[in-house]
Amino acid sequence: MYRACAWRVVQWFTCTWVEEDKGGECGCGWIRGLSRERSGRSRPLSHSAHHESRLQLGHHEHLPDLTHTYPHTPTAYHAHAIARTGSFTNSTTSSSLQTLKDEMAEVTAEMEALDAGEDSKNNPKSKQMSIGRKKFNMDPKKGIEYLIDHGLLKNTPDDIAQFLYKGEGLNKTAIGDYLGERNDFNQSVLDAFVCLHNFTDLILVQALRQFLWSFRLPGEAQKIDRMMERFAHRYCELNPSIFQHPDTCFVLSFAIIMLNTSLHNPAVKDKQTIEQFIAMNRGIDNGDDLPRELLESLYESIKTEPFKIPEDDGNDLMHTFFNPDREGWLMKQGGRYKSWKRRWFILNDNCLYYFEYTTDKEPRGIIPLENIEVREVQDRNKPNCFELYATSTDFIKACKTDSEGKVVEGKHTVYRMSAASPDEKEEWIKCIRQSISHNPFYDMLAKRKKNIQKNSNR
Ligand code: 4IP
Repeated sequence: MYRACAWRVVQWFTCTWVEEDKGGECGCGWIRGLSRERSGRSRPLSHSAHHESRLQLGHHEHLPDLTHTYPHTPTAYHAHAIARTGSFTNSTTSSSLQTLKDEMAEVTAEMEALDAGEDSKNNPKSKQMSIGRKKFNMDPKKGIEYLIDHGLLKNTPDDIAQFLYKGEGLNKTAIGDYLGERNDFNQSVLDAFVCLHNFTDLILVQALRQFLWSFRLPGEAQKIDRMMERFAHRYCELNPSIFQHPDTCFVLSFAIIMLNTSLHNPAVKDKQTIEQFIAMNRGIDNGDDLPRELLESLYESIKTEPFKIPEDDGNDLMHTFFNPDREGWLMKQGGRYKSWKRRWFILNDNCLYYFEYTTDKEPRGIIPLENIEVREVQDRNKPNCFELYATSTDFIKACKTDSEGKVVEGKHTVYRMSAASPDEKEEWIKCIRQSISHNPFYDMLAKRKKNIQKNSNR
């Protein structure tokens, strides 16, 4: 009965928040906007639709909307970002998009697997592990299958749970998806995963912090229920003297989550007081009250430090930038205005991304390294310069965010960069050269466009 009540209160609370926050942006940046469009929805998606029937942990603490997931490949990403800067309209149905998405994920992973075949002479296992992780982030089930097939994981709940618990290079949303699957095997993995957490002598808030940081809770109520139930059992098993029943722990966990929302979500005007928190939890321990000191310490802990839970990395730049080919500071010259800006560059999977700060999650610009060249140049104002230039088009295909945060096409005929030293310049040129790919289609297209222009000028 308490559990049913807990759900109702959480849902009511969620609705209140959704109604109150009419800002509509919910921290979803432009890249997430792109993925929404992939999912066949028009942008901006209203907050209430976005969070429909989902729990809300706090203003920036979304539970994931799984419709945001899409192939986490830079190729798919930049193609989409660039499409968006043009006259991209989305009339495709979400089901066909889903099919496309699956196919692209397959093809990308296969291509990576082929590439790996060439490199595998050097370090086959670590390359396969990296492919397995990427596959897992795109499709958890396939990723696990791949790792098992290549002898990198044993097909046992314990081994898989260890892999997820370690989480190296894994997307926390993908971990949550895998653990939330209903079938018996995944449930055994969930059991093993929860058992890897040691909550001994932790107060409930600390245990919750640890647990909710290890994966991203899926959006579906039943899955949350299952996972939190496992959590409550594990906590009570390791701390047998605190609650009379695991249900108490379950209910109190949700009260804590709601308290977190109340205290730290700016949209909630009436902040829960400690007395309200205590009153709300009256009689939850098999009809008895929990010790006041316990509730006070939980309240204080949340008040001083909000929950940190994995963000919805639906934009998945984390995957893109995990393990880059090269990264570092460079000075970059503007396109139309020739000012120099210091930018953090990341080279990965045939794309060059630049950021204002190393900690930025979203790049200022993206340059697909396709059908362009790189050369060393001398510049009167800057040392160690090199530039990217196009051979068949006037402008280099690229996109960036403008001063208003909109995604627009880049306006560069060349991208000129200055490195800190001659060695760094050489390294960048070498790495970029290795990453450039050539697609004859673009050259053919450019030739045709030029012909059309020539003919129309006659
Ligand atoms: C800007 O100069 C910056 O150099 C921009 O770089 C650059 O955009 C602009 O190029 C250039 O006009 P000011 O800040 O002095 O106005 P960044 O975006 O890294 O800040 P790029 O395309 O290089 O990102 P144009 O082409 O928008 O003029």
